[in-house]
Amino acid sequence: MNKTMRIVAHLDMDAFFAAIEERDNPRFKGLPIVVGADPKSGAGRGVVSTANYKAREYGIHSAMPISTAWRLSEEARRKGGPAAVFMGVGMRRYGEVSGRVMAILRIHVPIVEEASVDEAYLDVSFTGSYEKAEALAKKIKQSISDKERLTASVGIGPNKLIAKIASGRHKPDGLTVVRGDEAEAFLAPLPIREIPGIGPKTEELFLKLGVRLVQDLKKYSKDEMREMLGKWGADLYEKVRGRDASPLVEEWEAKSIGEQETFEQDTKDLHFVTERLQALARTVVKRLGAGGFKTFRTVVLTVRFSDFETKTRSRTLETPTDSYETLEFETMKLLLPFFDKRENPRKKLIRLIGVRVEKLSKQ
Ligand code: TTP
Ligand code: MG
Repeated sequence: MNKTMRIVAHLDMDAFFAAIEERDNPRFKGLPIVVGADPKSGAGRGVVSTANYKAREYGIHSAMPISTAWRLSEEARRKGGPAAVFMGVGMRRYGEVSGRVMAILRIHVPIVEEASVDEAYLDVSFTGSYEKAEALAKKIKQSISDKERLTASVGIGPNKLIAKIASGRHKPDGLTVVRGDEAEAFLAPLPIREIPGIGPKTEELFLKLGVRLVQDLKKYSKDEMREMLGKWGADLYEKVRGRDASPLVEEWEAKSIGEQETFEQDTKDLHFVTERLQALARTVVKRLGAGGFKTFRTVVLTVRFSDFETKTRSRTLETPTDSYETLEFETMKLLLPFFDKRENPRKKLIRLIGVRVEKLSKQ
């Protein structure tokens, strides 16, 4: 037995926000549940945060407009199914549950990377074998179920990449083990979008080249990958072959801080949007300080039009700053073109704006 063999587990809670609501509201047990913005009988704005698996059977999913979720629920109801229960986001409660789940993980595993509110990577190399790692994962799942009455799905593999994809294979309440020598074959038949880091743009680029599955990517040499995608291309070359050396990052740090707002009504009122932009910028600067950061250097503005077309514009400053006035000034400069033909030739109404700062520093 190779004692230094690396084994990584990835755990992801199932339908996390919705599962907590279902647990805490027994009268909704077994019903489709949607957590997100207020649907206002179909006129609501904003999006779905998540839906439980019953609601997913109606086609409802994360990031979908809440109005669409409402329509799908109504359709299902007309066909004789139960209407979905719509609930607001109780973030504080979810944060508390997340903290308790992470604490359970730390009882069983010394090195834990909290990757998001409901997922973590676990270094389970210390178990010494895939069999023992699997037994440990069962124990952890059981413990989360006993203590929190929630289910999680776990993937086990030779690295973070494989563990992460494996955890999503048999959701909910899944446990999927992919050994080192199975990793490459495990990835080969999957759509390339399954690889974290391949977003809609990269997917589109490759689809045009007739590349749909991970195995199709193998025809490119490392140099060709690098030519197409830069440094990330070289990483992707390795990933396609099931290899990923990235370490667990125990101390996770915010890479950006952002706030956004969906307006009650789509608008082209510059005065109103400016006011909201200033409010968002103020909150961002407050959160910057609260997060222990001193400065930011990049300013990002997101604008979504009424037809959901979304544009992101950013500017990186010469010198880092902590100034609210600078943030306001720079985001205003990015915003103004959206009120004339530079960014908005068809004079579309604005539905949402977001302000974000990046390149944060604690110095
Ligand atoms: P996910 O783990 O992506 O989703 P999930 O836990 O709801 O469902 P799954 O069983 O597929 O893992 O995200 C965790 C939580 O993060 C989710 O419960 C709600 C929140 N979230 C959003 O608010 N918006 C989003 O677009 C996504 C993807 C998640
Ligand atoms: Mg989840």
